[in-house]
Amino acid sequence: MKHILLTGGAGFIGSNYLNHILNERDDYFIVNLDKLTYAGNLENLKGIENNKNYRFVKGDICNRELVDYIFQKYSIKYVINFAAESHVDRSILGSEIFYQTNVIGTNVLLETARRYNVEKFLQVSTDEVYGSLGAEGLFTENTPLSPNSPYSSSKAAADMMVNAFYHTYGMPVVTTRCSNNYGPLQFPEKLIPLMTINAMHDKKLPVYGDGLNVRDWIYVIDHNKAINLVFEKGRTGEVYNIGASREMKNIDIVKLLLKAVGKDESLIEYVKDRPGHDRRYAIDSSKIQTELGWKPEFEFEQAIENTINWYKQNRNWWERIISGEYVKYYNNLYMNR
Ligand code: NAD
Ligand code: TDX
Repeated sequence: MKHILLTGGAGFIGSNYLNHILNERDDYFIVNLDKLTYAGNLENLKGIENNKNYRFVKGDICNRELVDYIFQKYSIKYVINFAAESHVDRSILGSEIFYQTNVIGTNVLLETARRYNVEKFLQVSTDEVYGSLGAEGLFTENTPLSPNSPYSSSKAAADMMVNAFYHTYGMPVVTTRCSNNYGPLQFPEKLIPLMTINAMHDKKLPVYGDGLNVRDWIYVIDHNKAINLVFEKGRTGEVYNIGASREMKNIDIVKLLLKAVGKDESLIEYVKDRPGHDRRYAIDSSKIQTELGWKPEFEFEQAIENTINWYKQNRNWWERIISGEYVKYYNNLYMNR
């Protein structure tokens, strides 16, 4: 039995991971440590809450005593660190919590993992640590880190710390860097759910700048399968890029979503650009493909349709979210644009 501490499992990617993996593996015992910030939602985990190989602990990865207690109580030997403040716009509104959770929190996990001699520490990172690309080229694992937002700089700091623990202490770490995810259970602050839900409500779709920024999209299940492969077989000390080679201009995504929801393009509203807005991300994932035999399984057209249908069929899930604190956040961010 592998005793795993998984952090941030009530968020978008972590909950998709848990829902999938606990049905697939009976040799994983997983403790999910999640602070339940605005982005964490236990509703996402209804299907597995009674699984005998699963425990939930509400708490902060920055809490040393709690993290130590979990390692001891559950004989933790593996860590998968999903927990983070994850939204770029929020990091621009206020950066402190990003450095607290993403940097200090990762340090607490690493220090505790070191004391308990973990057998593997997987850091879930992002392609945003590489900065921004021009019209040509792809991020490889050798692209120098050059983060531009408070969010991405906090993730890059964590990546460097993970690397330092490998070099200094020989800790068995591995890092994944993935491109933009989409799929069910994504918090509606992110581009795809935000635009889908606004369109359903006949609300304006706020496209930043000229709408020509490019993101490289991957279905969340493909990301999670890659994470699991790296967790099982990734070489210690290595970084693995994950991406499905599906570059899209923001405006094209927005038009596609409008069509799928049956709404008119007149809902599009170009608004003031995001400060420091990275122009283009694009991932070279040939390392994980050749070394570990991973490849994306989902076609973009089919997976985006699944995603839109999920939002159409799960209004209860997002209506509860957008009726609370989210209204304040939304008005604060978008009123001045
Ligand atoms: P999310 O915001 O949906 O979820 C984050 C989860 O972490 C939430 O459940 C939240 O409650 C929890 N959390 C936050 N602070 C915490 C703390 N201090 N202690 C314990 N739990 C805490 O994020 P996501 O989109 O699921 O992203 C998960 C990870 O994947 C992050 O590390 C992110 O940087 C990375 N990533 C995301 C994407 C993407 O497109 N969403 C792409 C690449 C990498
Ligand atoms: O209202 C919007 N209008 C708009 O034009 C929003 C929310 C976004 N955008 C643009 C900004 C980006 O170019 O859409 C693109 C995607 O934006 P986000 O969904 O905020 O994602 P991004 O900033 O690219 O970061 C995401 O991918 C990498 C995740 O939020 C990160 O957690 C991950 O690391």
